[in-house]
Amino acid sequence: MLIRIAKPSDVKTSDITPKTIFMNRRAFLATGAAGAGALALGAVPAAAAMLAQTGKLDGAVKWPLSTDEELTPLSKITSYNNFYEFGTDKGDPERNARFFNPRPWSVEIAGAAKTTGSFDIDEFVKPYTLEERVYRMRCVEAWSMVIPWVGIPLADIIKRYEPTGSAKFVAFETLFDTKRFPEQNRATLDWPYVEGLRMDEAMNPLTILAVGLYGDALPNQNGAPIRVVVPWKYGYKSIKSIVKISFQETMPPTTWNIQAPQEYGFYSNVSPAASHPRWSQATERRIGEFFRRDTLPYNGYAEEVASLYTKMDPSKIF
Ligand SMILES: Nc1nc2c(c(=O)[nH]1)N[C@H]1C(S)=C(S)[C@@H](COP(=O)(O)O)O[C@H]1N2
Ligand SMILES: [Mo]
Repeated sequence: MLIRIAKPSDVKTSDITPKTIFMNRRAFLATGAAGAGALALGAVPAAAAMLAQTGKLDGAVKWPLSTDEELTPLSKITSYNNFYEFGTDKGDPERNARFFNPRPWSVEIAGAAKTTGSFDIDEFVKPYTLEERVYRMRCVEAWSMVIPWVGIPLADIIKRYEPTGSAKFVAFETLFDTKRFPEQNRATLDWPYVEGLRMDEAMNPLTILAVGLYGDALPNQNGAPIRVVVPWKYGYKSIKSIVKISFQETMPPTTWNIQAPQEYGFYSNVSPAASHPRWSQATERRIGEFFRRDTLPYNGYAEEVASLYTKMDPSKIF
C-alpha cells in the first residue's frame, strides 16, 4: 500500500487560506476593471477601492462564539448550491443567478404582531448592527461547509415588530416572481419556497438573517439579498431570498415537508442518529476535505439548542 505524504509542493490553490484567495481575486478584479496601471500605483489601495464598489459590508462586528474551523473557500460556497429557483443541479445557481437583481426588494412583516407592513430591504436592515458569524452548515445530503456569514440576529428583528402572545411560529416565504425566477414557470417545487420556525427557535441567539458572506453582500446564489441561517438544522431550513416573515399561531407548512413528508419533517434538526430513509446521517463530507467526519448532534450546537427539544426522540425524523 502506498502511503502518500503531503509535501508543500502538493498544496493546491484551493487549499490556500480562503481569505487569501478572496483578496487576490478582488485585487485581480480591480486590476482588470481599473486597467493595467492600477497595480503599478499600489495593489492595496486599488483592491480596497474595488471592495467598496462590490458591496463590501462595513462595520460588521465579529461574533466571539464563531467556530475557528477552517473556512470553506468562497469559490466553493458560491458554486455548490441548492437553490431550486435557479435549477436543480448544484452548479445551476452560480450560472443562472448571474443576472438576478436583488433590488428593488421589500420585506413584508405580517400576522400576529403590533407592527406589520412592507419595508424596503435597505431600510429594513438599517437599524441593526451587522455581525460576522462563522457557522458550520450541514446539508441533509450529508455534506457540510464552514461559512463566514454576515447577518442580524433574528431575535433583534422579531422584537422590533412586537409579536403578540398568540404568535407561536414564524413563517418565511421566498419571492415568487417568474420574471426574476424563470424556473418558477416549471413545477419543480410547489412555489414559493416556504419555511418556518417555532418562536423559541426563531428567537434563539444562533438564528440570523444573513445579508452577506466573506464580508461582502450575499452572492445571488446564496440567497440575496436576505436569507435565514439556522446552523443546527439541515440546510434546507435556511430559506433564501425572503420577502415575507409572518407571525402565526399554527405550525406553517414547509417546502420539503410538502414535497416528501416521509423524508423531511418540520424540525429537521441535524441528528446523526436519525437516518434519512435513503441514506445515513451519521457522517458527512466537509467540502474540500477528503475523509468523511462524524456528524455531531445539532451540527455541534447541542449546548446551545438541545434544551429546546427535550421532548423529542433524536433517533426519529421530525
Ligand atoms: N428559496 C430557497 N431556499 C433554499 C433552497 C431552495 O432551493 N430555495 N435550498 C435550501 C437548501 S437544500 C440548502 S442546503 C441551502 C443552501 O444554501 P447555500 O447555497 O447558501 O449553501 O439553501 C436552502 N434554502
Ligand atoms: Mo440542502
